[in-house]
Amino acid sequence: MSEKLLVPDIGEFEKVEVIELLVKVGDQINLNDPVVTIESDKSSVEIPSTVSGKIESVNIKVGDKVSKGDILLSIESSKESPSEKPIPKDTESIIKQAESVLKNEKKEEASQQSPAPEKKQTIIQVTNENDIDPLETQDWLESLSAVVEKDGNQRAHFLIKELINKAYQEGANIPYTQHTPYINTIPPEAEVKSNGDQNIERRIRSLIRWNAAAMVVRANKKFPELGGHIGTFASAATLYDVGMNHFWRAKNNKFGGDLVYFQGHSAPGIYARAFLEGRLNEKQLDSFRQEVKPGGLSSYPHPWLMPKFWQFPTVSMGLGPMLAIYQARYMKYLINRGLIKDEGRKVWAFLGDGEMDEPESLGAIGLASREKLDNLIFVINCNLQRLDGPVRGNGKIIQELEGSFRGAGWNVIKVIWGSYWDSLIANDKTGHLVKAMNETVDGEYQAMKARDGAYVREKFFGKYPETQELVSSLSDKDIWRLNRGGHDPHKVYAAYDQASKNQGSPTVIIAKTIKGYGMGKTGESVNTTHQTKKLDVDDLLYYRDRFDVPLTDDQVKNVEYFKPDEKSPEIKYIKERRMNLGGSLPERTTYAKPIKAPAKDIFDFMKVSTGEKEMSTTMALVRMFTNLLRDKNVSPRLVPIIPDEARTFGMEGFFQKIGIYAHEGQKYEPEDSAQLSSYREDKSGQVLEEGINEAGAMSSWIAAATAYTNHDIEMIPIYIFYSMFGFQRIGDLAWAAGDSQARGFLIGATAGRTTLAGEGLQHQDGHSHLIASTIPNCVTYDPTFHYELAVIFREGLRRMHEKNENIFYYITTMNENYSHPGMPKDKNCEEGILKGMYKIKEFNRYGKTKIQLLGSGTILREMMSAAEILQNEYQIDSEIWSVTSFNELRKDGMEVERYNLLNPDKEQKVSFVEQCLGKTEGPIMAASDYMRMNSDQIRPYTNKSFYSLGTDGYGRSDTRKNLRKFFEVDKEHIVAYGLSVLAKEQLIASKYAKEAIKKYNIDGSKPMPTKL
Ligand SMILES: Cc1ncc(C[n+]2csc(CCOP(=O)(O)OP(=O)(O)O)c2C)c(N)n1
Ligand SMILES: [Mg+2]
Repeated sequence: MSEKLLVPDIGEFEKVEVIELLVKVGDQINLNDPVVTIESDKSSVEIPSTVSGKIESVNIKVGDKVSKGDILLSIESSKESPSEKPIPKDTESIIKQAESVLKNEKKEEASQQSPAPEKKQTIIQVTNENDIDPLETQDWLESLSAVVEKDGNQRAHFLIKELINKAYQEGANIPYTQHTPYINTIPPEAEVKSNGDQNIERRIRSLIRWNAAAMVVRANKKFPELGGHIGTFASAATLYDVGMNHFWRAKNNKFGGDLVYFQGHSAPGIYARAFLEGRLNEKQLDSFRQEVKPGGLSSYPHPWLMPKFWQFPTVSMGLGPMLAIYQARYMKYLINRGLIKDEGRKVWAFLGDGEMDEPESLGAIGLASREKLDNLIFVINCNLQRLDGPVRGNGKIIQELEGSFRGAGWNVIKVIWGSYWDSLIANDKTGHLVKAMNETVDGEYQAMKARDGAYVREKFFGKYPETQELVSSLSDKDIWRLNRGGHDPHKVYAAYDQASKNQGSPTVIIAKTIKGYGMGKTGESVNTTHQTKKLDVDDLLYYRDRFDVPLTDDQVKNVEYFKPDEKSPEIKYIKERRMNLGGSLPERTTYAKPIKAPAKDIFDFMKVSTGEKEMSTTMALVRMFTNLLRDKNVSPRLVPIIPDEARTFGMEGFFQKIGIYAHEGQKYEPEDSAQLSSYREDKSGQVLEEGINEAGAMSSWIAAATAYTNHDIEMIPIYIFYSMFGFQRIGDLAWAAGDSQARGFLIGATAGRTTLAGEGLQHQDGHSHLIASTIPNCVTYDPTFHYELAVIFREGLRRMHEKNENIFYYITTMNENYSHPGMPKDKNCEEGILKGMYKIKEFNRYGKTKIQLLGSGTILREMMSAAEILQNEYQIDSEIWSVTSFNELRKDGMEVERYNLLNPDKEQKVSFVEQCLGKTEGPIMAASDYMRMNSDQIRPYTNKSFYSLGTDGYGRSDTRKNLRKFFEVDKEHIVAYGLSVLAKEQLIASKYAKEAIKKYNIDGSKPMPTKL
């Protein structure tokens, strides 16, 4: 049967050009195979076949303009084709609906038939269940009415509150409220017990505590300027130890490993454990914060400096929580796309209570619950202090965080009180203890731990006669021993156990601890704890005694490390525990296989001229992606990341083609379902459509760009954004990406200060290249023509993903349409594009006066037009250089200069800039669509006179022409300034420049654009 393939609904576009025919007569094709690529002035999309079969005839050719309903080709469809024909979406959804109604009816039927007798337990836990005992309900309601009538609303309110509290204490976490009482979420009787040897674990923990403090004290004895932290780890030691001994599984050849984000300034504790495990030696501990000599231990978690140890840079507070959330989501993405196995791996993130003040910390928690990230566990160490003082002196940080996370849909586990409190809480028949707990603010809780038992008795238990009575038989010492949940391994274990088993939502464990736990009078629970890095002898002796560290007084005075013998039970235990959990943590390894870069010819179509056809480099990029998606090695590994700008960049064609990742698939029929580029969400979708969320998009990009180490799979993330909302917006995340050794592409689209004409000050970017250049392993380019983009991009794929260089690319693309020339035949062109500059054109008609014109991005074209004017009207010759990267040229220049200074007696090297320009004639004038500082970067690396033009100042909206005139980078200004430069160099008379300034109506009295 012969079928005609028509142009489908392509939205508002008509007469769209066919740019590629992907099939020919006689080809056998399958359903959904792309057959032609069409391109509007905004985007290009492939049209898929709606049938399988053999192509009979092709009715169109490249260059034709087509509209909806036009015949593209006819296909001799396979016999089964009618049944293979996709069911129209509307019909399909009707069928689905009908099926789900049927299913529900069946379910109801089943539940009516067999009212399970022992269901009571489950019913209590489900809030919106049907009423199973209306008579009982009636009794309760009548009692309530009677109370309201007799004792009034207040009393009724009180009773309901008490009922809720009671229910919570009994372990029934209902009904939903923002806050629960200030007690542990898991009641003692529901705690799962650890099978570990508590005595030995305590001894190990004491040694880790000691060695962690010792390394900071020793470093600061040697060099007081080095700094470090003791108080943070002291408060978090139990939280880490329980995880290390019982929960966190390492990566090995059988398992992908849990991922743990360690709180940055608890690093000493993590090193101290690695010391006991035999992974670090004393010499290394003694080189804490002395990283210049190889082998030193980095101040904080920095994969760049310790690439075999640390996995995640976390010390810039607020980045850890966000990165962990997107890491967990990206793990699900890889699973749902079938790229890694679902092994029940978890992402754990350790955060400070002060750190939660960073907007980034809480900014993405909604995504975590929306996406049901039950592979994510936050542990917030609430030691009630940050650097300067209390986190919430007048309130309660634990309650506040509980409200935020509960509201966002997380599973919240509060670990407030240690086991010594259990019997007190159980005996609190009047409820006054919980009342006092609820009423006491964090400032008081902190102060109590800086004092002693007598103080606690007076200030806390003294609040009510009932609470006073409760502790009447306890000594002050007993009261002092009443511990906080985060220091009680039993409570912590129970919380971790529940968190690990939780399904359907992320978990946050909010643990209460004491900052500087065990540090004595100078360092425990006092406002200055955070910065305490020296302990005097008395404090050290106290610390030793508090944790029973087997050191003599002299050894303590010398601040010696303590490591038991290899055969001791402690060392055997610690190693055995880790062995059972698969190996050591943290550890950074990679077993990812490289991705073979696509054949060189994959981008050949971008090396020929586009002729009359005008397009932007953004569009050229999209064309290039479409081609990349046909490369079988590269295609599945591409991760396009777009924060709600796909349509701006002409990328909406990807929605249908590769789908938008959505963990629940698509539960609705999209409004535009009949169109070719309709909005398609899919569980195995490839595009990460991040919404209006650049920080989130960058976090996703980092997760994908480091998948080679965290998931042992090389991925190619391409994050495309408005260039102004890139580095400027998420600068610190980009720095963390560099530290993480990310590999991937960042695309700053609508780049430059004059290509995005109408959008104005906050949108027009004149400095993203400069910010990008501050990151040592970020390679940046500002190409003008499509072949430059193709060469750069392919080399990026090769260097990063085939050769595994730890670099990442920042490439700017523009939205200005123009025609693109073919790639120059010069054999050095490709090398020049990659190194940063090459000669693109030369005007040599007069042989008298010459100028070197360097342009990048969109301003290169102004340079080319100016060169023509200079030649035709002023008889000035020129050479035009396309500068693809001032940043790369500067890097080369710096290196060459350094080499020459270090080797004064050797043959001097020549910078690439000088190799290009050294033998040329005339002064140099450079310009870009960025600040002058961009092109000024290469000024030191040539001996010639050098002048820069650029777009310094705030952007504003106007036409491109007016903007370029305003910033003085249009062809007229380039001509006038060029003549002035030549006059200044005494190569021509100044009258020519003066005349040109007049001719082009250039107002010499206009202030510098930076002042406007
Ligand atoms: C973005 C950022 N701002 C400031 C700091 C400096 N800083 C390091 S630790 C710290 C206090 C941390 O308090 P908290 O989060 O409560 O952690 P704790 O040490 O109490 O566990 C501050 C302000 C930082 N590291 N990062
Ligand atoms: Mg804190």
